[in-house]
Amino acid sequence: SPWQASVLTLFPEMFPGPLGQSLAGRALREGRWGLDAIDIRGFATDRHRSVDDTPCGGGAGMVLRPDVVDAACAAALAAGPDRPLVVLTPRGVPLDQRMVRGFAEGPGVVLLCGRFEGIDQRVIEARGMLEVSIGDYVLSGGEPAALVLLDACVRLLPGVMGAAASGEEESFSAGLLEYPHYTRPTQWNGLAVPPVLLSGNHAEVARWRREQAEMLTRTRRPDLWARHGSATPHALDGQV
Ligand code: 6GU
Repeated sequence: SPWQASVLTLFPEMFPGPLGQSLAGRALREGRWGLDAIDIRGFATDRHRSVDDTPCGGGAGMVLRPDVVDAACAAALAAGPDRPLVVLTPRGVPLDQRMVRGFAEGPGVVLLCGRFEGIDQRVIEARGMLEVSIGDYVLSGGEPAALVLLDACVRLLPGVMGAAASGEEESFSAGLLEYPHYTRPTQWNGLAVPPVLLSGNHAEVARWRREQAEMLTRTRRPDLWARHGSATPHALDGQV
């Protein structure tokens, strides 16, 4: 039984979307993971097929009904009950590579895509859902965030990435931003490839890349640098 993603959404036609292409799409066709998009509206019970209602206490927008969401969750979990239930919402805990690794190592995920003003809090708590955000900006719905989360997980599954990149030897695995890359031609538009990269000195290349990664992390992501970078000893530290 491959890694299984179930997505609960009012817009099932948004899936697989970009995940049907490239690396993730090939892996999907090869059966290395599975994806089922479940239409939340299919679990409405009244003759108007309503999935939402006005917020208690007043205010703008609509809120997804707990009974409808709960029935959709039950249907998703029937096909793989041991998967975490994740709600995509801008008020969630920030998604990071550690969380992605955890999801990828498990049996799969059930992703609930929020729309409107939100989802009734009772079903979030009753189902023990984990609320996750992909960053500090607001999307009109959770679907693009679900695609982002799935892409990040799928590339870590066994056999999805080539042998070349193990998926985890780059940005964030070491707690640093990635160093800059160059290829031929060695001169382009009057711009040279940094000579150290053409020197053939593998130790010097490794040192240069580490210095570049550290400088980028310090200047662009002082938050990451405080958590990881400064705590990571350099290979040559502690000598002499
Ligand atoms: Cl997960 N959902 C929505 N709607 N907006 C977001 C988000 C999620 N993460 C950041 N912004």
